[in-house]
Amino acid sequence: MRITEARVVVTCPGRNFVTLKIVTDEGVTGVGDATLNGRELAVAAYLREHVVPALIGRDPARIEDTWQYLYKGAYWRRGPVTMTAIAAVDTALWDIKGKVAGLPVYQLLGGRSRDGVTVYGHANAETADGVLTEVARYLDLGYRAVRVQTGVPGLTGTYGVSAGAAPYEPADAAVPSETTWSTRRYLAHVPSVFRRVREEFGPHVMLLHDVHHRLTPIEAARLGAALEPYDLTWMEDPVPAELQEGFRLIRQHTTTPIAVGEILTSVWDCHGLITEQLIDYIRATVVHAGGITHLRRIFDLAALHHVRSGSHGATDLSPVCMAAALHLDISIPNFGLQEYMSHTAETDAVFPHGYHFADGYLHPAEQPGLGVDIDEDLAARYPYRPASLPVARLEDGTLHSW
Ligand code: CS2
Ligand code: MG
Repeated sequence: MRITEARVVVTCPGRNFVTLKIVTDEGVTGVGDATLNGRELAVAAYLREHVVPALIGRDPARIEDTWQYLYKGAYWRRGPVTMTAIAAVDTALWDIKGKVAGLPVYQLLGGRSRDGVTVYGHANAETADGVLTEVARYLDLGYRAVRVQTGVPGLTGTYGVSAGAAPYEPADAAVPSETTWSTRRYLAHVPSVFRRVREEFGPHVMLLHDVHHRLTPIEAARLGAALEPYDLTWMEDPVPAELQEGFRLIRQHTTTPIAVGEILTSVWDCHGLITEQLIDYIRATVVHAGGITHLRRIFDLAALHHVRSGSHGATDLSPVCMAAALHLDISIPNFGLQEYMSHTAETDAVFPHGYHFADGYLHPAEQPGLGVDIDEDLAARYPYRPASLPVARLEDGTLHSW
């Protein structure tokens, strides 16, 4: 079997997605997500200009060799654009391998290690009262784990909290919008929100919180300690993750578990965090960390060091990424949690998929391959719309660290 064509499809059914579709001479096709929020066209060009020409004529069965060829052959290693492009190829090749074998991809990864993939939903609201209503709504839907985010009194607009009833979408303007941030106001507010959520819903629901990289290590240590009475499942991205050593300080001061990794793109970005056991959950994803092949390598390293997976799954990761993530999640021994936010109806129609939610779990599709595809005719009806993630400034106008 040979690769005869690879198409890069850019579409915006409510938000932008980039998808690679690999076609073979025997008619078997595979899809891979290549979406890098706010930098979509950089990956599309990387694929079209530099990767697709090198794929034509290759044997699609050689997944590991193709991964090494694209990673080592580029000379310029790692980074989100490169690793997202490699991920798209890798994911599509696993899809093809599953179809050729007549098996869902998780069977090729060793089969099921669990019955379902526990997911967490997002309870977002401007106020604490509003967030209690949202947590109740997720529990009614069957969720066992809920991420809790609120606005911060005194600040207008908080990252990760939707405005009104609008769907969650942080990439809100062609040129980055600007928000204001105050660590003092934030730290004074968050523990009181979790106190109310625990009082209302009791000890059993798993609660999570995303700090979105906004604190220094000593501030994060203080927040972690302040949240200990409310027994969080994790505190996510407490500090920017470039400096892995920064996590040592947080660890010395709090037993609140730590999750990191949605912007990390390779094992080299997190090996210190994992091998020193500075984190509890690694949140790297199929789409941004080199595909199924490389993410499995990260998860295997994590398994040796008592670190569990907790993959990113916000709306900017397409159903193709979610499908691939579920095959890994269901098969690895050290799965922790999977983030899940449902996509718009338009997105679900562009990416027909076989995974489904039931009783707090996602279940991968049982059909051969990943169990997801792209409807290219429908995709063509939604042209690309530039959209960027916002930046945050302190109250005096300083651009904030994250
Ligand atoms: C967030 C995301 O889901 C999360 O954990 O951090 O909203 C993230 O900021 C976006 O996916 C960025 O593209
Ligand atoms: Mg996050």
